[in-house]
Amino acid sequence: MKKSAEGISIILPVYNEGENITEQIKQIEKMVDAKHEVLIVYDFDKDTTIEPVKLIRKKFPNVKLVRNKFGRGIINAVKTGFTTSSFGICVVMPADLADDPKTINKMYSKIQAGFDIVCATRYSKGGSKIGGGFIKTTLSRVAGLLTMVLLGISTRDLTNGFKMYKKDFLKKIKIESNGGWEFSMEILIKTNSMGAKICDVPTIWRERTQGTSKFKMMKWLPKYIHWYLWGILQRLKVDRQ
Ligand SMILES: Nc1nc2c(ncn2[C@@H]2O[C@H](COP(=O)(O)OP(=O)(O)OP(=O)(O)O)[C@@H](O)[C@H]2O)c(=O)[nH]1
Ligand SMILES: [Mg+2]
Repeated sequence: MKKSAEGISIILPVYNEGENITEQIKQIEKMVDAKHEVLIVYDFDKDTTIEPVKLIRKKFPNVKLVRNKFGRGIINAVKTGFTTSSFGICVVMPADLADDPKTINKMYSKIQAGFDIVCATRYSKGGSKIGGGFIKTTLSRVAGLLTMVLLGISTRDLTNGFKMYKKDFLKKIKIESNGGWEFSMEILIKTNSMGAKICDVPTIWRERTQGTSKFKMMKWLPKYIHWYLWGILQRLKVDRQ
């Protein structure tokens, strides 16, 4: 089937989000204006997310259950979403009710205005991060503040996984990350150096109240640092040429 650019593939990687997924889908269906599909990407057959999705799919047939085809973990789930998506625009969003689906409308407007990647930012006027832990928030905020200066990328929230992508740009790069959400930073750094037009829209993020976080701070922090330093080095190389 020829991939259509008119519409959005909303990719939700899930790991036991049974307590959140029904409300998450209802919010998306109520708030997202453009034509869209919702891809729920799970890793294993006993995941608690699956049964509630089967039920709500009867009401919303644009919601699809997709098994992670590259193994387990967030990165493989998101890659599965990218390769399964029917539309030319993909947005990746956690399924823990932390993010505001209305932001997707603002992101899509920016894509229609000619941007290639749109970052939902918690750190600009109109945005906010409610909860989430002091150390994690400080690291993420500082990384975002220095992004323009050190990496030359026009976002204030580099580490947020909630981003919208034109798939044409995704096809130009190889995702090499092997941890967790640092993949979205890698995509930004690589596509920025290829001339992608990147911008921010504000969003409000609230710490999950149901289910458990699978964020692995100590395991993934070195991977974030790796891509940050890699981006700075690439930039220095280009400047010297
Ligand atoms: N398919 C898949 N999805 C995952 C995996 N780990 C986490 N997810 C999903 O990715 C999304 C974000 O994960 P969270 O556990 O909320 O972690 P986070 O959003 O990075 O961090 P906090 O919410 O700040 O704690 C959720 O929808 C999870 O269910 C995984 O191993 N495989
Ligand atoms: Mg979360």
